[in-house]
Amino acid sequence: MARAHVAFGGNVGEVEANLRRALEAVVRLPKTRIVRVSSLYRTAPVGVVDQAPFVNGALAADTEIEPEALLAGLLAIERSLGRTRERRWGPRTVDLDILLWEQRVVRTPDLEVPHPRLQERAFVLVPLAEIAAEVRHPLLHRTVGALLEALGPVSGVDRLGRPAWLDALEENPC
Ligand code: A4P
Ligand code: MG
Repeated sequence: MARAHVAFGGNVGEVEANLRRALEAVVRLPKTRIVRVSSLYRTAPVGVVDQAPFVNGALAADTEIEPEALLAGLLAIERSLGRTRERRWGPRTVDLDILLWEQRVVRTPDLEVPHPRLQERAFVLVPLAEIAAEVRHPLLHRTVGALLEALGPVSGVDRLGRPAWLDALEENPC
């Protein structure tokens, strides 16, 4: 059993409804259980800035499957929600990124864990710190809370709240 942390976000269509469908699909992945989900945050777009604001969050899952298998499951969920990839960092229905996997380091053509840009991004670190401030980055040797602090003052990340459907996800048994 391993604890994985996953970022989720989107900025196309009924964003919260899409995220809900995505996370309900995560709950149905084999041998995987969501143990914590952050609040939802409205975030200013990073990278390509001429696009709609995102809703972002992060979750912790306990899983018995391997990182490559979880990635395949997450990509299948993105596809099932009609994600199109027109441009890198551009608009997306739902994006699901693996951030951390215990203290493991994975570097393959299809998967990089820890996520290579997590330490640069307030839209990732703010929700992640809400649920995993004490978790350590295996390469940077700092906790998520310390990485967030190192970013300095955060702007463009506003807590939207915590809809009840998020709590229901955490209650789902294996
Ligand atoms: N891949 C490699 N490592 C991973 C990983 N740890 N988790 C590969 C997930 N996927 C990983 O992903 C392309 C490929 O990355 C996958 O097929 C997988 O094999 P993608 O999701 O199609 O590409 P992308 O997300 O467009 O590119 P990239 O570089 O992953 O973008 P980011 O870094 O995820 O950034 N602004 C705000 N406010 N909120 C956002 O959520 N997101 C992005 C996308 C930009 N700006 C944003 C947000
Ligand atoms: Mg992605």
